[in-house]
Amino acid sequence: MGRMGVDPAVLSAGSMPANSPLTGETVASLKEDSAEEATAAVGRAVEAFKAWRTVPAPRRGELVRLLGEELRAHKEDLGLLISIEAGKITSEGLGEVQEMIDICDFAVGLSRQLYGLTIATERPGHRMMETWHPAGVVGVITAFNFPVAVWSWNAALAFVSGDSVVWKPSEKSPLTAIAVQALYERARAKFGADAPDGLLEMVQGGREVGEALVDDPRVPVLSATGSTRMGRQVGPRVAERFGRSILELGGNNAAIVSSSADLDLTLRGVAFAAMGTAGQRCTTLRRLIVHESVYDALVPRLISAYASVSVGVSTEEGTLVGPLIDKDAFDNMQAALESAKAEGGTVHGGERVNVGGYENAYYAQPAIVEMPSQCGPVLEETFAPILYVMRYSTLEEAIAMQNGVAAGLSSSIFTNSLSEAETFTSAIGSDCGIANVNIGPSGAEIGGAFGGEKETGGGREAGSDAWKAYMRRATNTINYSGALPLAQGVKFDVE
Ligand code: UN1
Repeated sequence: MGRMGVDPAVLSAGSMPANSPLTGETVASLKEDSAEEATAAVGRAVEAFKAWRTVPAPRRGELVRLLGEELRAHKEDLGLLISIEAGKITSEGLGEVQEMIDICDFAVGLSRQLYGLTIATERPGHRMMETWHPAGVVGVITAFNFPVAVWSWNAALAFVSGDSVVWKPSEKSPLTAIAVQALYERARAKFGADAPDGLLEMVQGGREVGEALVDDPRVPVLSATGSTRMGRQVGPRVAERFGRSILELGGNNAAIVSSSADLDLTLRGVAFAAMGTAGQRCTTLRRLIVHESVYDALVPRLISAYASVSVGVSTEEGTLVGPLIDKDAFDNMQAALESAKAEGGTVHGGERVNVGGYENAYYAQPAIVEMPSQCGPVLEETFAPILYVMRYSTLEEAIAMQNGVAAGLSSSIFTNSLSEAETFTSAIGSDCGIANVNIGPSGAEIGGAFGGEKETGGGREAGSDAWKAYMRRATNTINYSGALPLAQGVKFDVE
């Protein structure tokens, strides 16, 4: 953290614990902010916005370019800190920083492409066009599992759009946020005085701090990542004050394995998507819907891959699965496995693994559960490495199963049939915001619009035209004719 520019005093400045799931130990005691402090941070961000919106967008892009440079220079340091704080294996920690770098590059280009349309007007001697303006303060509430990448998908777009940002990281991942803020400050120092104080505010703490952002009418855009339960609370509260919410919620994601699938490719795709990040991605593969004709050729191989996967300290070479974030996560996993058994499921794996004798760390062998049907815990998202496996006989049935749960974010089909692949990605196929062919549901690139969850309408962060959510649209009509033509055919003469 020192190398990234963090003052070491910050690490013992208060009583909010920062823990590492690698050992289960508390590694720092941080200052916690109150709801009042969060409100004050919004006030500073409002002032910053007033200045930042006047800086030309390509110049704003330069700040994001410099941030990308800092991230490149400290990729190893930040990746390691992600491993320590979120428990990701080394390659996944580095992968998360790479996503940040990628979105910075994307946003720099975007800073020269915030286009509006010119629209044919019905009035003679007029011109009509739309202009995109910055929206204001963007509140960003992030989760522990992508502690810094999700912030960057929001912040990089917000900054080039001309917005200021108030960030509330998860209480489970405060350290990576502190490091990123320090890197941002370095970029800002290189950029110069036209990036005002208050352009990036960070508030650390629990629910009250998040609620202060959710309820503040000076925050027109609120982006929150977390469970669908959290989204159901945040969405209506932001809507009540006519704010706009960008919700990145959970996913009870499925993959269909058809009779024509390449099973070697499927095995590798499924293993990464289901066990990667110890099942703690919103895109994690949680349900595998396998055609009855290939079930016996695939599932036993998967079960042995599950049994042999190396669970251990994330930063050690050869580890593929690191720890769960905490005891609650482990308890939830065990409860789901118990209820699967009660529904007639056969559980393989899932037990606690003793790693290094760390009593307060929770490592678990990933679990694969053969289920007689899609019922009980299969319908819920459990944030842990559990893969439920079920059989199907017709594609129609498989698609109905894939679509038959509430939390749908990402989905995929493994098939070599063009017809099946196209059906799955068509209007009558997957109902999720992400629908993939011959690649698992996780590991989405930043170039596409990410997230959402099907109940909220699909992707709205990162790439594609997601930037529009961080700006407001104005339609301008300019009369250059010197006359006032009839509007809607209505004559309204005054002398
Ligand atoms: C999340 O788990 O919150 O597609 C996001 C992926 C990553 C993002 C996951 N790019 O797995």
